[in-house]
Amino acid sequence: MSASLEGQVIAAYGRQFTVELPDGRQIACVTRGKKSGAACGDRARIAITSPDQGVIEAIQPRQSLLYRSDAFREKIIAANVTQVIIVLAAVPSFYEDLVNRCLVAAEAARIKALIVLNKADLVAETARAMETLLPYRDLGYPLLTLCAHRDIASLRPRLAGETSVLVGQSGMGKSSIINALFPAIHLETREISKTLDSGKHTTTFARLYHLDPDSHIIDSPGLQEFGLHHLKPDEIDHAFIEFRPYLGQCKFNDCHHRSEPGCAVLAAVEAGRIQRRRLAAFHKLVRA
Ligand SMILES: Nc1nc2c(ncn2[C@@H]2O[C@H](COP(=O)(O)OP(=O)(O)OP(=O)(O)O)[C@@H](O)[C@H]2O)c(=O)[nH]1
Ligand SMILES: [Mg+2]
Ligand SMILES: [Zn+2]
Repeated sequence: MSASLEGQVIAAYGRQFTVELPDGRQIACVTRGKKSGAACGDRARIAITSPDQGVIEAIQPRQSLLYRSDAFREKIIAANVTQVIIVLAAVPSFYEDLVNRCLVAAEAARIKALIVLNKADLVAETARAMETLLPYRDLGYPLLTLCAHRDIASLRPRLAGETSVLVGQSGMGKSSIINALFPAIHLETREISKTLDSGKHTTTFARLYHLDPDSHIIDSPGLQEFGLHHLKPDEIDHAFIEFRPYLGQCKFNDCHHRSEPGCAVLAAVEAGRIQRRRLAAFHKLVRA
């Protein structure tokens, strides 16, 4: 008989996990059976099989679950987070489409979102990127510029009391933010590729770090795409927060907000209350 203990999954490498016990011990765990199931941030019940190894027996009910999906499978990013931090930078350039997808995934999972524009030391490029992002601040999403290399003080108050997950394309500086927050940790970060205008997928697994007993932050691998196959069209339109006041007010119940007569969303676009770019992003998402 092995002892059954409860801990927190602080790292997820495919089907291998590190579970941290309340006394600080870190146990290398696998899951039972075929299901890989667990995610960084999960609370898990484990059976110890040797002093530093164990098996995950059960995952406790989750407060939240952030995930993406393609046509074939779901890819869990993190569990029990209270905040998604979308990390962007002007260099390499970011896809606005991915910003919208991250926001939709966060809204659908009922997790608050924060947009961080890192590499503010690249002044001219950052100013241009900021123009793209200001409309998101107008929607109500907090938007912060940051320079992980110099000073991350402005981020700290946003992390207090939260379990945050850093998400974004490769090369934006997610791991650099962790390094700045934890001077003792030296995570690998890597030069971006100027020719390809992209990062090099340096971080390969999600890992949780403790800022204090109530505040935690998860670094995650860079995303190339953020599939939302798990969401139905009516979940997607509710995830566009500025659409909400108009949903249910279209003439047709199954309105796609394209060209239907009596569409309340299109009327709001005409009246300047919904940005055309966001309507286009919505149409792109429901079609994909
Ligand atoms: N100029 C500038 N470069 C930065 C800043 N923060 C990070 N970088 C650089 O951006 C590159 C990528 O940083 P990473 O922290 O590895 O990026 P990441 O988002 O973790 O990338 P993946 O792990 O591949 O997803 C590195 O060369 C960093 O030194 C910053 O504030 N200013
Ligand atoms: Mg990284
Ligand atoms: Zn409509």
